Amino acid sequence: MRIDAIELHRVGMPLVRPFETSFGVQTAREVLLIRVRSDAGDGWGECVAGSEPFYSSEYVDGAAHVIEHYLAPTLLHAPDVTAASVARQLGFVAGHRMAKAALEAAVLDAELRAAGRSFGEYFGATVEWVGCGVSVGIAPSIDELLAEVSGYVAEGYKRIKLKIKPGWDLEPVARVRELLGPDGLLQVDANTAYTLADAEHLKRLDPFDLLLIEQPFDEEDIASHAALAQVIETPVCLDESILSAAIAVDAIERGATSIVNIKAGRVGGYLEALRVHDICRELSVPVWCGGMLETGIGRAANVALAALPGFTLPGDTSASARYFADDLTEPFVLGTGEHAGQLRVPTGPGTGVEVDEAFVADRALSPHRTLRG
Ligand code: SMG
Ligand code: MG
Repeated sequence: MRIDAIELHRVGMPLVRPFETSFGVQTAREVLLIRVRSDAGDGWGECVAGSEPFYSSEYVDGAAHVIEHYLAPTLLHAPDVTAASVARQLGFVAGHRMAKAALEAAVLDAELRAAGRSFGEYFGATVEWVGCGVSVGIAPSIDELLAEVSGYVAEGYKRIKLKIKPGWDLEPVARVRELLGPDGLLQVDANTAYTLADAEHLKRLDPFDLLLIEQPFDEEDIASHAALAQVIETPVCLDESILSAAIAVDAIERGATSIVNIKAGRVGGYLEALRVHDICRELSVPVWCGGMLETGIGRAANVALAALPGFTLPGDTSASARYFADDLTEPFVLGTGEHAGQLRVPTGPGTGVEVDEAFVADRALSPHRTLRG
């Protein structure tokens, strides 16, 4: 396709409750949306960068800047763009994977809408519904944590993930394990809050039979994760460290991760996410779909990705209502009966969801920018 224009929209999405991680408290998401307008039609992509560079070095203002000054001009001047060509065309820019991923997703949405194909079909989805977990932030007290977890269990979520940090780990995990009983699926995520000096402390999580511990150490520190995996029973799972399929293979081979969290934004796009999935499957390493508090646009694509056969653990693919009172597409709602705790994989063309443009305009944090060739 030829891309005629690329629009940058910034939307403020208040959260239904504050979300606290080891790196801070978030009360709203500042979402950067990309719309590509092409001769084949339009497509939307969601950038998962946060307002501030705390989860990763990427952040919304940085992503918008690199898109406006480097990435978008390249695509606007290219004679032909396909989702499969985007990563190569943008490869001259180092890093900025979340920005690149948003553009690639928008191009893919346009391409698949034009072809009448869904993300799920294109990815190779093998199921119509995916099992969902929920990520639970650090709470003001244990009682509030237990009340929040009980609510999610009642809603049907199949797995609980607790955010942990030094001072908020053994006690909340013990109490939530007690609440869930021995069969409840439970895991923890430290978002890099520990160092290898904490290995003996983290070993004290072993009796709680966790599915995994996610990213205890620095993004760059593969070696310490491998060392930890030698001394604890709980499987180690990398999130922030996994920036590509090649890094995933390296981390697996070094024994630093025995389960992989896949986030398309973090690896530079859904096509690289597919490669991470494929190689992990070849290596018999289970994967699950991470989340970045996406609106319906990103959530739709994540749910389609999570429908691939290697995604054998419930993902952070929660219902829209977990984060937002109103979504900017039709909301994702957990199923009932045999589909309790599951989300249905959209089957319509592209992401399969419709963006409520009036809503996007209404919640705009600034006038949208339109870039042309
Ligand atoms: O979308 O449910 C979601 C968020 C899941 O915990 C979640 N994401 O490290 O995995 C992670 C975090 C990153 C975002 S924290 C602002
Ligand atoms: Mg994580």
